[in-house]
Amino acid sequence: MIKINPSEITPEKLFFSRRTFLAGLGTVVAGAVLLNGCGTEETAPPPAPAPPAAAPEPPPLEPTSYDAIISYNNFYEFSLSKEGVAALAQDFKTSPWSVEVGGLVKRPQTFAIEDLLKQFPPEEKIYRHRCVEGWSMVIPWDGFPLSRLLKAVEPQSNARYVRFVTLLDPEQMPGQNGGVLDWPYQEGLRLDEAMHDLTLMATGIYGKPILPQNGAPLRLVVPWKYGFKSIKSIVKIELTEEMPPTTWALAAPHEYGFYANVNPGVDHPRWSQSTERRIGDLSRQPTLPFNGYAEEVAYLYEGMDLTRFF
Ligand SMILES: Nc1nc2c(c(=O)[nH]1)N[C@H]1C(S)=C(S)[C@@H](COP(=O)(O)O)O[C@H]1N2
Ligand SMILES: [Mo]
Repeated sequence: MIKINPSEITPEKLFFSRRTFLAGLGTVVAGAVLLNGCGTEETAPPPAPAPPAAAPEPPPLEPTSYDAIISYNNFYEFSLSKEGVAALAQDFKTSPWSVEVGGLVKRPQTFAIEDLLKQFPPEEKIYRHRCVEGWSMVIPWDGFPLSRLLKAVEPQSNARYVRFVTLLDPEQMPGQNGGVLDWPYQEGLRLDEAMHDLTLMATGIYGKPILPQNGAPLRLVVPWKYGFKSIKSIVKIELTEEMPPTTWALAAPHEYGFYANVNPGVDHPRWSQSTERRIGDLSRQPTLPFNGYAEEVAYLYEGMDLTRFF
């Protein structure tokens, strides 16, 4: 993964021109290598047979525009319309905000959001985001690994799962006055998934504080799972022994499972999951197993029937 220091990415224009430059540089370097090979034609051995087709490489991570990331959102507490969330969420109060971390831990604590940010300074992580609906983005998050927070509260030996809960506040969140889901929105991970290096608590996007429509002030990001696992505006984190109920599995158990790992080979009952539309692109592209993170996370599911544990 390309590592870019958050301080290098403002303003956004510069970010893009720098990336375009780097991408161009890659081509030049590759071209130079190729040229070197051709330059030794006289002594070169006859051309080798074409190598067997390799597994498809994940496409490069070209971040989605900031504008698209903050104006095309799923956040049912505000609206079912992706284009309608941002306006309805613009006055959402994210300060004061505290997050209660408890359950099966030795040191339960309630953190003010400012203290969390001080204790766990955010770093940039550029991740693919794949919604179960078949669209995707690439998002330059700022955040800290959830594992750091969990280690601070010291999980007890019988803790096996982590449960996350969104704020319940129907006055601020109009969608919570009814709708298709049970409120508050809740999600869960197995403890080893929660402790994985890729699992992020996000506090920013493109080096700016995360906006309400994206889950301010603190949201989960699990890049190898469908987007609905990445719960927004978290107020409570609880370690449990039993698998916690999750909002979408409660609403439609045959369509949304607990694991929800991105899997192009297992279709949603009502549509294919084999391709996705990257927001900003015209054509669709293949969806990758574990959303392109198989090398990092497949070991977590060894021996499990991944078609069953959607
Ligand atoms: N609390 C809460 N979290 C949520 C949702 C939601 O409706 N409520 N939607 C989920 C879905 S389906 C997706 S795809 C992502 C969208 O995140 P984004 O709007 O930042 O792209 O948030 C997830 N987290
Ligand atoms: Mo989603």
